[in-house]
Amino acid sequence: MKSNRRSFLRLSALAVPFSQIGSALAHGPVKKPIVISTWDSGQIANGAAWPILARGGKALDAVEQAGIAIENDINCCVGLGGNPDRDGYVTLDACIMDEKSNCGSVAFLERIKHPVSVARKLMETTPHVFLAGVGAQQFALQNGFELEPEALSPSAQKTYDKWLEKAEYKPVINIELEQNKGKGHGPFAPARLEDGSFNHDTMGTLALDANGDVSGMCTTSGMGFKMRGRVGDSPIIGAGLFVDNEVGAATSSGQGEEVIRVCGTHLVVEFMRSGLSPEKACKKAIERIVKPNPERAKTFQVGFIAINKKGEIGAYAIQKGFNYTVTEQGGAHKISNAKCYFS
Ligand code: SD4
Repeated sequence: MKSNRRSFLRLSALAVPFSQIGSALAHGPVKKPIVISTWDSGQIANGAAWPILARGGKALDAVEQAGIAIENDINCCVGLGGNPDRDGYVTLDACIMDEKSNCGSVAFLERIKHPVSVARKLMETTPHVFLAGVGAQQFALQNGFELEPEALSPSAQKTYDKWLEKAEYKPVINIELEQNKGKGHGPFAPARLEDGSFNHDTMGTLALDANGDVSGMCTTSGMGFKMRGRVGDSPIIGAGLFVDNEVGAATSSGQGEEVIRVCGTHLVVEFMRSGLSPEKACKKAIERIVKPNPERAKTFQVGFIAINKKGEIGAYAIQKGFNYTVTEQGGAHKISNAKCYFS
């Protein structure tokens, strides 16, 4: 059974001034500002983005703050609190893209707390789009970011020690576990499970601001226990994130290799350009991933979320248990169990 259940959390203190929503209503059914993020921990990301959007600020600033908030959360699945690679090092990937198609990405970045901000700095101050590894770290240090200690967070260390007992690379199917519901804030699940592990490693945020501009970001510690040097979809423009201010934006979570194969978020945005709703566009992109080998697709997860210029949102995943969080005028909604291919 497909289910699409909404929970609702009032955040009335952060309501948008009427003067700003008035113009949206006057020009037809555009819902703005609005911000959406992957997973239940999207409430942390959206919570940082919303005050900027609510006072009429830029979507780009909002999504960067969303990334910073989630990278700051040592108990979360992204940033330096995340799971390490199989050699015991946390390596981070992130990207950001704005309404003018400016974009910046960093990959295989070590010991830097805010890869999303390094990506923005790269975007705004250099002619380049993508830096990796030591070069990305060097760029960060030259721009005032600090070198953080190498040690794993206590919960990541615990999870890694357990993983070392077998040391098998078996990516988990990314889901939000029903039994964790309500153990975070309100109806939301916490990013880390009680045994210290977690079921997803990536946060993507998309925002439409009061001015009608779209931006997005994606930040991750990548698949836990990956090979050293492995980079997933998250920092790749067109795979983990794509923004086109004429159409909308999309971001992804799940097994990055599968998203890279089809340039997943670019595909979602192109499907929206051809007239599909965000949900239908996400669905078609998921079908593109599944089609070559439906049997194999049973073994992994990919979920897309998308937003269009009218502020319509949607999502679709391969497996059950893909949640996302929406914050708009009036509050934050958690959307549990996005529609999925194997329902
Ligand atoms: C990756 N897409 O590195 C990321 C992992 C992820 O929830 O989304 N985990 O492939």
